[in-house]
Amino acid sequence: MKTTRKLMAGLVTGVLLVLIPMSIAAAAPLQYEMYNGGGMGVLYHDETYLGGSPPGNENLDYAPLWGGEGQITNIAIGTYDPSDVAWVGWGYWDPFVTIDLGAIVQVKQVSIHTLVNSSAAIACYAQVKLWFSDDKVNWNASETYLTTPADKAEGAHWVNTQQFSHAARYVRADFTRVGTWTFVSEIKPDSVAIPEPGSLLALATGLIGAFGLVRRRR
Ligand SMILES: [Ca+2]
Ligand SMILES: [Ca+2]
Repeated sequence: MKTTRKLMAGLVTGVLLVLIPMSIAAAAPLQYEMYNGGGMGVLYHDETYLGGSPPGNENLDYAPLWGGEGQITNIAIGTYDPSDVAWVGWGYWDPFVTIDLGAIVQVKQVSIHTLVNSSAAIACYAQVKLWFSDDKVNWNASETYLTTPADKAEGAHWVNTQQFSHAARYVRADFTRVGTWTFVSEIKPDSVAIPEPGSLLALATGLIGAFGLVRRRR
């Protein structure tokens, strides 16, 4: 019994040692690219967007914003108030956002923080089509999420796509709008790191070592 417990403890420790760095490796997005929000002058831009070469203009309607980060991945989310600076809003425009996750990871779902404010003509998009790529050139897979009545309900809330599993470094979200305005304050791809052959080898070696130690002590 004692030996079995030791072996189990060794197994659990080994698995944890691999899983902890894996969850850290599934890190926050490195950068994203999109056309800036716009349609009503100074409101609804991605005012904090930084990066890119040449730098995009974060204060210009529909300006290309490439190679940096801003409000779409800064964790802050918008309130029901459309003038909340956290929102990026596109008027008469079907936005897309391509997120670089920094490494090829297993993408499981995408969550999009969205505003529905009917008195301000802001509606939930009809659908979001997700594309997956390792190199931003070849898009290997796609998933289409049709928004539900709950997604279209009045308020500021998360729209969570269906679950799937695609290995990708880049995730592109193409929105098909309904009505005049589409408002998004955050896009969060949920992913897990793909274990490298080296870490699997380390796990196997560790487990064999632990097993050998237990056997010797018997
Ligand atoms: Ca945000
Ligand atoms: Ca904004």
